[in-house]
Amino acid sequence: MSYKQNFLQAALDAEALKFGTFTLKSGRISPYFFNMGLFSTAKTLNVLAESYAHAIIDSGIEFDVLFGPAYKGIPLAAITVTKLYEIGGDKYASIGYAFNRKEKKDHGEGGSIVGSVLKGKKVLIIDDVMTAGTAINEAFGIIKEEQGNTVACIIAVDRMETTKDSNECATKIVSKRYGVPVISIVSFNDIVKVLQSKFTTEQMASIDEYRKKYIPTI
Ligand code: OMP
Repeated sequence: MSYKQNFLQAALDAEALKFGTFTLKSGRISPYFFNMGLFSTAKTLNVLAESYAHAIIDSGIEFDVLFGPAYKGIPLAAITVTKLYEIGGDKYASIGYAFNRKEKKDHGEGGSIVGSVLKGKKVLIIDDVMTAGTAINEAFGIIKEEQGNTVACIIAVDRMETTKDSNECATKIVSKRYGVPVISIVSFNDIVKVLQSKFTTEQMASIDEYRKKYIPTI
């Protein structure tokens, strides 16, 4: 089984990927929702880490630090960096990981970044889902402030949706805005391709309707 199929099977088993009627942050009514928080057991987190690691290795992106924006990105960066070393070997032995604090600390080690220093480093951002691409902007801002150099962004699910101001999908817009690739474990197209045989006629109809409304054809 490919890492994409493995990931989708684990997401279904954990009920992290659900089909029904869901209201998104954008207000759109979606026939599916991906809730990363439900990858919450040792076994499912292991599949998650493997899936991120394979997607990163496949992309061939060269980087020094994996950065997970607080809060959801923190465990993602930690589990993925260890898995990269386990799967990819010595090439990944010195890869660092880092995350930001939500509140600045003025005592102890101080600063708002925990883990590897970002200054002058090639940074890969790791996050969960991209819909309109707004949540990720903060991470790019933090890395810039720390004088790091963001080289790419990896997410688990690319919903491939247009934003309210553009007919292009959000991941493309983010990629153009920052001049870096946005890669994913799976996209909306992968979800449909791998799982369509399991959909009911009604589910397939609402997914097709959603696609027509919000997923660009190119
Ligand atoms: P954007 O900031 O619009 O890219 O939305 C990304 C965020 O939306 C995620 O970090 C989640 O908080 C939330 N979300 C999901 O977690 N899963 C989904 O399937 C869809 C959304 C969403 O609300 O669009």
